[in-house]
Amino acid sequence: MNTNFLKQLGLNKSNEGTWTGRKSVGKSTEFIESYSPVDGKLIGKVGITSEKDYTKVVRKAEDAFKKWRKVPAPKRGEVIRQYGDALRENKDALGRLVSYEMGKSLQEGWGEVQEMIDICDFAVGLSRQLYGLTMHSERPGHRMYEQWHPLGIVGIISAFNFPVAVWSWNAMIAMVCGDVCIWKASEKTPLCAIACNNIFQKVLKANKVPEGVNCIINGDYKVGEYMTYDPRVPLISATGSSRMGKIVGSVVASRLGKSLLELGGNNAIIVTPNSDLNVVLAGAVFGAVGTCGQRCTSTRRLIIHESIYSKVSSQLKKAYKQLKIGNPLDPNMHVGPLIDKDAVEAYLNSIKAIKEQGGKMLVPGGVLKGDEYDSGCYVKPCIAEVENHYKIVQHETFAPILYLIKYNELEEAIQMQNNVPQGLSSAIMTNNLKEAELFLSSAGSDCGIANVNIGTSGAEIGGAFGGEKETGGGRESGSDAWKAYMRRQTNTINYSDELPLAQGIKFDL
Ligand code: UN1
Repeated sequence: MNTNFLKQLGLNKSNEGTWTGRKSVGKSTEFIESYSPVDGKLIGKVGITSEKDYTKVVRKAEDAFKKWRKVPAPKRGEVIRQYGDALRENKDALGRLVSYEMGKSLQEGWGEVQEMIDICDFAVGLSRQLYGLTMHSERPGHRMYEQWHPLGIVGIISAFNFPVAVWSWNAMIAMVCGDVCIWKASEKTPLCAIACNNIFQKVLKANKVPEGVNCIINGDYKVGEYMTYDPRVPLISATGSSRMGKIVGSVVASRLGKSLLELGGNNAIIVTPNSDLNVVLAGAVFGAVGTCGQRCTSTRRLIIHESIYSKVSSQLKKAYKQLKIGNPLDPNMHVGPLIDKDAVEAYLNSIKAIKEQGGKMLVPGGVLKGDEYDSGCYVKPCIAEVENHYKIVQHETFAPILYLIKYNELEEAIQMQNNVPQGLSSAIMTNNLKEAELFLSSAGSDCGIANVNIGTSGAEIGGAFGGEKETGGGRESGSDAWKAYMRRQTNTINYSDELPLAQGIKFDL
């Protein structure tokens, strides 16, 4: 395995874990060891952040904020533009690291870096468009408007499955808004965070941006708790499971902080008799097995009209036979490993539960054995015939398990699609306008993302990304998601010689 990309990204075998920007603070006494799910080898170690070092980080970030908020937004955008360019230069190496540390295919690793580049471009444009509204005052000689100011420190907690892109959705937008960021990456992919910071710090240094604008802390949920309980961190943006989000959301709410949650999905595609089977197959298979079923947008359920059910299921079985599972850095492979052995166990437990709850395996699962699967994390994508109400179907298993469910009437299919605790992504496959519009109507999908003739995964950065119910309600990335990273201020200015009160109140002295 050629790992030259590690050197290019400035990674060593042993990396201190806590960065107040360019410098590492303190000396770690405990380390996270990052093993690749690709070949089971130790890639490197990263120091765990102590509470004392966290305090140093926050102080640096607070100092940096005082300076950064005064830099004009378009100038902040210029720094982000340069980061986009630096990512273009490092796309190959960083994509390889994502693939090696996380296990997704190289195509998807590069895709993730492209997603970072795209959000940089978006943020540059945004830096000249942080608009507020102007309103008419009811009082003569008065003017009213609103403006948006940065919040301060944004705490970013990111998940292993998108170890670089989801951070950048948050950090690039937050930074053009004038915020500073402290990033706690997943303890399963800590080197990706350090690589992103290494590239970023060169750009920040060249632009004389203060230390502390982008800080890294490392560790498990305990390190995350330093931020969630900390009133000096006004916004916590957390990506991960609904279980984690409920804890983070309530801790942050208890101190009346803001949280932006992007949590679990249980995404379905409705396949109607008016669909194009080629589009269905491509969308469903990529949606279900891409990133080895570990996207929050992965397709978990296919709700298929009974008249085409056997045709669709037999075509799917054929398509699954073509899948090549193996080293994700090998361009011939479609599917890489799961992130770790715990994920393999969760996958196996779910298959057991499917059978116990009455489901039938149409394409059986299993763990792959042999030299090239030495890490023990390679599993077979599988398909099960189930009913929507099964407990296991209601639950998000982060693995390539696709559920097939039959429907009769479209209203019933939409009801099933909505009848899960999560509400992230959804899709309908149809060339019938009425079916598509019903699905998109207020009586249709209840998800944050609803697509027509596209799978559930692979959203572009330009739209707001997130979902409802147990997905947490947050919106990141494009559209006006930037507003979550700023505080709104309403300003009323009196340029008359009087002081008339609103609502016609008289108060004469
Ligand atoms: C995630 O899985 O947390 O829409 C993010 C997608 C990607 C992002 C997924 N652009 O599938």
